Amino acid sequence: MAKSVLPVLEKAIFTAFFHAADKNRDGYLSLTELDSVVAQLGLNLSMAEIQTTFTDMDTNKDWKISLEEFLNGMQYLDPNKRKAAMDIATK
Ligand SMILES: [Ca+2]
Ligand SMILES: [Ca+2]
Repeated sequence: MAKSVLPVLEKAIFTAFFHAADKNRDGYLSLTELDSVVAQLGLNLSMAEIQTTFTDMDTNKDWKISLEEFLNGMQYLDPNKRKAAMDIATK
């Protein structure tokens, strides 16, 4: 299992965000749920980019994003975008 190298604070915030985004409470993010997270984080991605992000994050290819996959995906996000996302997430 790959270890996330996100700073502890960011990890805590994105973990809270993950749970808030998991509308149906199944412990995973669907493509639709990821879409609304991205919109809330103000990342401004097109549907094609969201689909790419989703498939990139979904490392075990089960068509859902686990918390671990989400946090791993976040650490590859552009630092400026992550900072902007953090600002929104902590508002
Ligand atoms: Ca879900
Ligand atoms: Ca997955």
